Amino acid sequence: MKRILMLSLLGAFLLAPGSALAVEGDCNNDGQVDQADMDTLMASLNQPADQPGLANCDYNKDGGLGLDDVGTHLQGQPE
Ligand SMILES: [Ca+2]
Ligand SMILES: [Ca+2]
Repeated sequence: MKRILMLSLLGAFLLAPGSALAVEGDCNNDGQVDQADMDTLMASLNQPADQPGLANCDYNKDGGLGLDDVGTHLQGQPE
């Protein structure tokens, strides 16, 4: 029963229109990926990625923000 509830919640989350879905690379959680996210990422280096926005930039999912995350972020950025 509990499992079904969890799956329902997950489904609702994934299908939510407009959406609270995390945008990868959106470090400041404003829905766009731009230079401000890079600034936020640099300002948050070596800190835990325990906030909604910062978690979007924890590319390697190790729970913190590091240079490896910056590298991945740069690769995803247009010139
Ligand atoms: Ca952003
Ligand atoms: Ca990381």
